[in-house]
Amino acid sequence: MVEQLQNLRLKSWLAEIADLCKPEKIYICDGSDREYDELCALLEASKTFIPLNQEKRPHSFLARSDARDVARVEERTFICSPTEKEAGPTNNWRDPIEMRAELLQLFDGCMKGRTLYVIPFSMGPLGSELAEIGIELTDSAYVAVNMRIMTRMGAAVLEQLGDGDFVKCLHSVGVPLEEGASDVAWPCNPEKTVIAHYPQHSSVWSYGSGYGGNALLGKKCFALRIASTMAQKNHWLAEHMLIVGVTNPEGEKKYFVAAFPSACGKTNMAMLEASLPGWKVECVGDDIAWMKFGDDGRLYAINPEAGFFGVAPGTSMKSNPNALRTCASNSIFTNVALTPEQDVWWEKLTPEPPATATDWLGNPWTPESARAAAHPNSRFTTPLEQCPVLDPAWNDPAGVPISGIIFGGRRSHTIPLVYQSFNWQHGVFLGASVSSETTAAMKGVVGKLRHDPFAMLPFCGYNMGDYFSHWLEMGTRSTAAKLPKIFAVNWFKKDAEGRFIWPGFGENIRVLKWIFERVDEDIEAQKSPIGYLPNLEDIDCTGLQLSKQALGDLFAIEQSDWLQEAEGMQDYLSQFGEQPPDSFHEELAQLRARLKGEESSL
Ligand code: OXD
Ligand code: MN
Repeated sequence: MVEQLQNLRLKSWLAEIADLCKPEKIYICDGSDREYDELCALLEASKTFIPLNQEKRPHSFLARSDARDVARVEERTFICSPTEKEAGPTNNWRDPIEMRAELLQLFDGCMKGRTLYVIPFSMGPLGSELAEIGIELTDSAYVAVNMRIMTRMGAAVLEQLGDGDFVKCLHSVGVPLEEGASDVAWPCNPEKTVIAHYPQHSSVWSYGSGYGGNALLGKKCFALRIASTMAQKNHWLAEHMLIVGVTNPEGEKKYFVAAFPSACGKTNMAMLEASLPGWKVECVGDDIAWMKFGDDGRLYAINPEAGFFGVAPGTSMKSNPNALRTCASNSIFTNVALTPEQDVWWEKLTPEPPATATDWLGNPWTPESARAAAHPNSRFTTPLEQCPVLDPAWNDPAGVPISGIIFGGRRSHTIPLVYQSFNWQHGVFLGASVSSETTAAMKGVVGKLRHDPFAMLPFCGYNMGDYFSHWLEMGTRSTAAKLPKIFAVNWFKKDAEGRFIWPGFGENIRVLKWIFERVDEDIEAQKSPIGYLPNLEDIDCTGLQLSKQALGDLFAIEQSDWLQEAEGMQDYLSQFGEQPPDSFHEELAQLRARLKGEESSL
């Protein structure tokens, strides 16, 4: 099999890695249905997969991870650029030579007794000018089947690659199997987990975790951390953004991208079922957008992925009916609960919980149990093509033209439901100002406010200060009329009793409608110290139970809160030394002046 490989770089890299990791076998994935089924059967035999009820959830499986391996591990994720400055203050930097020495020790013999799977994958439509090819070498069949769903994977990718270059992604669960030793359902090595990125060599070395973004290396490691460095060099953008097409009742369509930190409802917004008659939202992607200017001066986006790796808890017929329709079959569920009928369940999936279930750890569970049945970061892996609201252009190699960019965070206070930036520079400042209450998508405390610029804090492969400059520079590559307009949203504002004021989910179309109409300046807006705010009558509240008072609260701008916000931003920016662009200091000064009524330069 290996002898048949045409690409000499791949051949020699594979030989080098096989020599280091010492797998028992090497298997090159062809991406076929037959292969997928065989790997699933293997995972069933090794007890990693529990087959679900064929009638209720055809061709689907449940996996339960090791309880210590349940989320991305940011404190063990490293950027190994030549200097610390290139990684910047928001990344964990490690000296590349030192790290390499450690990795060589860790990976030495790490695949003993296991199969090394060679996974050729394309991020983006095969052959698209915007797409890039990667090869993941992994000793996990679970990773191979998930990558089959999440990427365009298999023989066609090798063919497309020819003798070209590719991003090298090496992954091991870090548990060699000595002769005669028996395996566990979810091998992992949490004490020694390391996820190391080499932006200069376009390579990733991931050891010890089998979960999500730690192991499916096409996603966060390649499509964001490595790709962001490629994008900086080559004048494009690799972003943590969903992509949607929005059509108004007159049949006019515009595409938007939106960045939110992990587990803030990106998947819900990507598949939104519009509550306003005649409005339609179609999904191109729910997590990552790669964007480049076209010859016509407009920004075009592709979704580099081919599947959804969505957070399960909270996904329901109310919050995201289309996600449930998407994962009705051919899906992999990880760390959700199992019902007595061998179907899946998670918190809020149904109005009433099942009377009994088996929790994500495999223990008996009832609604009286004082713990969640599904892990808060449990996930479904499901093919994009099964999404009933998939946009017809989802696989278009040219991408879709973007009219607006939306930034959001999870903020109980201060940030209004929606506002618009004055211009590109101000919009980039808004993106850089995103902060959000933390969620279970990453290990650590939930609900703590942290700065998460562009929702890229854990995903930017280089100095965040340079990343800000890159965004500003991108704005000089087209004309103001053709650049997407930039907006900020907050679905999560709470009232004095701690209840969400805005109903969210399908009702968010009311906000998208305002954004849609502002893009061409079809409607007026009010200049405020923080940006353009809607005239309240332009937020379509037809049929919505929302008092005038509540609507007003959603847009209330408290001067003291905003001055504090500006203070926080200044402190945050100070860590970048001379790196944050001068224009950010101007933006800060102007924001303060406008808040204090000292400036009339709006
Ligand atoms: C994700 C994340 O899995 O952002 O998409 O954590
Ligand atoms: Mn994400």
